[in-house]
Amino acid sequence: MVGIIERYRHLWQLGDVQEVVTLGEGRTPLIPVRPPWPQGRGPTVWGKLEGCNPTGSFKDRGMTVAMTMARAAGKRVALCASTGNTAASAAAYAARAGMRAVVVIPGGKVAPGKLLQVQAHGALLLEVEGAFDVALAALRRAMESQPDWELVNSVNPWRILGQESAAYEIVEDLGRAPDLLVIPVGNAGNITAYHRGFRRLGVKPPRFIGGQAEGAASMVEGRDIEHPETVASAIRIGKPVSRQFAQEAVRETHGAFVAVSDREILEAQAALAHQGIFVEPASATPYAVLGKLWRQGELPMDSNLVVTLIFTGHGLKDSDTALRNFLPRRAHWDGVPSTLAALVQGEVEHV
Ligand code: AN7
Repeated sequence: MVGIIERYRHLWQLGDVQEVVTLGEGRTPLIPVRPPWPQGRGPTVWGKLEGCNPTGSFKDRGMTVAMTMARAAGKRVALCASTGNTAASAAAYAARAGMRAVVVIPGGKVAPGKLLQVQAHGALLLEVEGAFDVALAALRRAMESQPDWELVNSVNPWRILGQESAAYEIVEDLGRAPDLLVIPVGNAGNITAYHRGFRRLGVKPPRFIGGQAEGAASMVEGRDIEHPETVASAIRIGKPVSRQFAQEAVRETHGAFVAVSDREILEAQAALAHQGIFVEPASATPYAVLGKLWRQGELPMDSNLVVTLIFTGHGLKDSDTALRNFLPRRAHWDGVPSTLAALVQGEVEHV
């Protein structure tokens, strides 16, 4: 089966829509993660690699449904405001659907890989002054009375519905819901989707821990942030549209919102990269949050507990930040075998 619509539409009400717009999203790996505490104790930690989706982020799960329904309704243009990943996904799925895409981004603040994707798929890129929230508000005003246009931000209910599928997959893989689920929160659509996903299956949902960057900690602080700032540009969002649903998810499951510093986020990105998992800074937030909870003694060190971290986007998306976070390790080799042997021996001893 190709894509989440084919696999899960029996749970949804999509009507008799026949032509599905898909790039084969979903079925992302859930792999063991070396925890940020000394190994051999505490909960088991799993990471869901959402960067393995077709455009490298979880956005594709919602975009396949939003674009399928938009095309079926005769819409011709898909529009979104975005910190980058929604834009990349909208561009790809619109291209697939034979529709036009127009993406509005905060000028100068979107990672290069995401801009490249928008360009590759032929979408129109519009830059506005100000953060994501300004872009979305302006776009929503401009959308009024445009019958051929479809807004594919997470205010589009099909987006959230599609993103529920990640929760279904976790339950399939684990045989139950995890005890704790740690997820980055920007506009708060994805945490809402996971919560609905577990509820739709009728399983006991995990405790939801929403991770945010200190400079954009709207949920942690319980207020809008006028000028959000963080190295994790994907979650540089100050006025989460789904604030109320995210609050419900956390309140109902006795979870929490936790903020981490940019430094902690970059350290988490490095710790993950050094175990082979390359995620963008926003997606390293759950690992940073887990480390912080453990250091503060707020995480039960119970080996029966299962924690799932949601790694929302691929590390290749934000090469600029990664190139600053990871120093190159290079040496000159003169082509002589004995020199190479010495270099390799050095590597074996390198810790
Ligand atoms: C990698 O692309 O908002 O809390 O416009 O790209 O559902 O907003 C991206 C968000 C987490 C936060 N991780 O999810 C956009 C956009 C990554 C992201 C989030 C985003 P939400």
